[in-house]
Amino acid sequence: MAPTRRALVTGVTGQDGSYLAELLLDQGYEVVGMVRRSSTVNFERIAHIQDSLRLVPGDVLDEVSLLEILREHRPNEVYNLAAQSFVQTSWRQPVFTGEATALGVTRILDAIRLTDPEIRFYQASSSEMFGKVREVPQHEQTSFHPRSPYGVAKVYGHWITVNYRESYGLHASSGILFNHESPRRGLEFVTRKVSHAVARIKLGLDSEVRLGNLESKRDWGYAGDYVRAMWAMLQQDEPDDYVVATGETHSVRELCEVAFERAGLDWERHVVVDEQFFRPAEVDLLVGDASKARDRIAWTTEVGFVELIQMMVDADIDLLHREGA
Ligand code: NAP
Ligand code: G4F
Repeated sequence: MAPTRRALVTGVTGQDGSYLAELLLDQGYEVVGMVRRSSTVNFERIAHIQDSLRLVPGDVLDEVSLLEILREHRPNEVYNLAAQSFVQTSWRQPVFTGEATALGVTRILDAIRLTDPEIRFYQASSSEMFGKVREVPQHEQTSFHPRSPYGVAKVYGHWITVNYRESYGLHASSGILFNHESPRRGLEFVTRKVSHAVARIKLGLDSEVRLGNLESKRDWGYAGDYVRAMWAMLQQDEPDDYVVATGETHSVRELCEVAFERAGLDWERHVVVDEQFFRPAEVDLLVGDASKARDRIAWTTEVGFVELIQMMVDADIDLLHREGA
C-alpha cells in the first residue's frame, strides 16, 4: 500500500484553504493546517472538516514556528496560502502586508530548505502582479506592473519562489491565480459584498450597498475549481509557474446586474457609488490566458461567471434565513 501523503496548508482558515483542505482529504492526504493565534476562534470555513484536520499553531511572521511545524509533521507538500490578502488594506498596512505576503514566503522556503528540500511547495501568487497590464490577455510571460503594496508583495513572493527553485533546486511552483470567489469569500471582497447586500436587501434588512469603481473588470472564477490547479501543479515531475483563469472578464457593474437580477431586484435602485471605496491606484482590467494550465496540468473550470454569482446570492439568502432574518 502506498504511504499516506501529508500536506501542510498555511492559511487553512481562509477561503482557498478550506476548499484545498477538502480536496486533499478527499485524495487521502493527512492535512496539517497552520492557524495563527487569535483571541477568538475563526474556524467557520473549516468547521465541517475540523475533526479530520490536524490544526497546528504557527505564523508566517515567525520562522521558528514554521521550522518546528516542518520538523514535527514532515509534510510531503506545502501549500502557502497565508497572506494579508485584501488589496485595499495593503495601502493602510503596507509594512505588515510586506511582512506576511512577501517575506512570509521566504521564511517558509528557508524552513523547507533547512528541514527537507524534497518537500514540494506551492506559492499563491496573484493576477494583481500584472496590475497596469502590459498585454491582454495576461499569461506567464507577461511582465508585472503591480499597483498596490499587496501586488508588490506578491511579485516578491513570486520571484523568491522562482529564485529558490533555481538556487536550491526546490520543487517550488507559483500559481498565478486570477480572482476566484465562492460563498466562503470574505465579506470585504466585491463579489461577496454584493451577494450579501443583495440578500439583505431582498429580505428587507437593508436598502442600498455602497461601492467604488463599477468599471473595473476582473476574470472571476470559482474557488472550488482553482484549488484543483494548486494540487495538480505539485503532482508534476517538474516545478513551474502557471496562470489560472477563466479567460472571461466582467465589470463590477455586470456583477451587480447579475447578482440583483437573481433576487428579482433592479441594481440601479440600490447601488450607490461612494468615493471611499475607490483605490489610490486601480487595476482596470484583468483577463487571463490559462492555456498552459489547460495543456500541461489538464486544468479546466466547471463553474462559469453567472452560475458563480447566482450561487453566491442563493447561499447568502440561505445564510440569512438560517440566521433567523
Ligand atoms: P483569505 O480568505 O484572506 O485567507 C488568508 C489566510 O491567510 C487566512 O487563513 C489567514 O488567517 C491567513 N493568514 C493571514 N496572515 C497570516 C499570518 N501572518 N500567518 C499565518 N496565516 C496568516 O484569502 P484567500 O482568498 O483564501 O486566498 C488565499 C491565498 O491566495 C492568499 O495568499 C491570497 O493572497 C492568494 N490569492 C487569492 C486570490 C483570490 O481571488 N481569492 C487570487 C490570487 C491569489 P486568519 O483566518 O487568521 O485571518
Ligand atoms: O474584490 P476585490 O477587493 O478584489 P481584488 O482587489 O481584485 O483582489 C482580489 O483578487 C486578487 C487576484 O487578482 C487577489 F490576489 C487578492 O488577494 C484578492 O483576492 O476588488 C475587485 C474590484 C477592484 O477593481 C475594486 O476597485 O472591485 C472594485 N470594487 C468596486 N467597489 C470594489 C468595491 N472592491 C471592493 N472590495 N469593495 C468595493 O466596494
